[in-house]
Amino acid sequence: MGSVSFAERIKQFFGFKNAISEDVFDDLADLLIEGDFGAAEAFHVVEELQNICKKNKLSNVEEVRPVLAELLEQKIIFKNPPLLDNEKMTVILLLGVNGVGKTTSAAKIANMYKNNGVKVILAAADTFRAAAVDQLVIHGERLGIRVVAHKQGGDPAAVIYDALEAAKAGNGNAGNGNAGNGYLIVADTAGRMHTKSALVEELKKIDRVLESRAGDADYYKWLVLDSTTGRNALAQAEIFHDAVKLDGVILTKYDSSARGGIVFSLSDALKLPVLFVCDGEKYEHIKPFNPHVYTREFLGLD
Ligand SMILES: Nc1nc2c(ncn2[C@@H]2O[C@H](COP(=O)(O)OP(=O)(O)OP(=O)(O)O)[C@@H](O)[C@H]2O)c(=O)[nH]1
Ligand SMILES: [Mg+2]
Repeated sequence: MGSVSFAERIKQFFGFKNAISEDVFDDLADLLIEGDFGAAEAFHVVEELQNICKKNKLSNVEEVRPVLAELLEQKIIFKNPPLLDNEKMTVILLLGVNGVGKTTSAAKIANMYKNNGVKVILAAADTFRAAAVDQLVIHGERLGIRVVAHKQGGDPAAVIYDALEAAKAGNGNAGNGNAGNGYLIVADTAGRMHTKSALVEELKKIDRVLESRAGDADYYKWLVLDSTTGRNALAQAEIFHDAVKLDGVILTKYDSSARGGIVFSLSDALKLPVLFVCDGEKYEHIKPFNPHVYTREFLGLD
């Protein structure tokens, strides 16, 4: 791709105002693939686009862009993140391979819901590394959110169970003084273990325990994906979805990469919605996913 960013390439492509030709569509398919679309998906989208253009007798490239934006937006599976109140227990389990931003996202999510008046507890269920617990405890101290943690090497499912018990005892942060017996537990998990299969087995075990012991708590499994990893993110999603049946995705490090084609693949191949996009390291660098805005950004439209 060279030194020119994907956003620039897209802008250049549509900026030429060339007449539409076969070549233009071929180039567009190549460009979508550069933007992390799968090859088959890219060709399929371009074929659909070509048909629409023919039907509507569009004649220049610039006219094609909003049509493509609409076509892509329709392909995105959208789901609002849950609106939580303090009436119910909710567990959000964050999963993902090492370094994608699970711990940071756990803090961001906990903070976001806390700011909406929800009572929150963080569960340090990455018991594989000692530093992982410390990292979450520091976030908890900064945010004024209780962190439930065990010793390194402990059972991650037991940490989450303890967090639920603490929540039932009304032992978390005050959540702006809201009443109600509910709590949100945001659980961080390990991204690294001795082997990848050990990691997946561990997650399946946590999942089994939560499914059977979380009682009537709402339980969500969100996969954290680093948007700079390109197509590899889809491979990760396939593995985790297969292991524990995910509910959604958090896309991180979007500030470092605007090649967002992976969102369309998650919708197309796995029917998985992206719930949040993170675009920086600060707590406020998280926003609910908006398919309309996202698609227009992807195509360099404003
Ligand atoms: N630029 C940017 N950096 C991020 C974002 N989210 C996380 N990071 C950074 O990515 C690095 C890894 O984040 P962590 O939250 O520790 O990732 P993790 O998945 O918990 O990592 P492990 O626990 O080692 O598996 C840190 O330096 C974070 O500050 C983001 O949206 N944008
Ligand atoms: Mg971590």
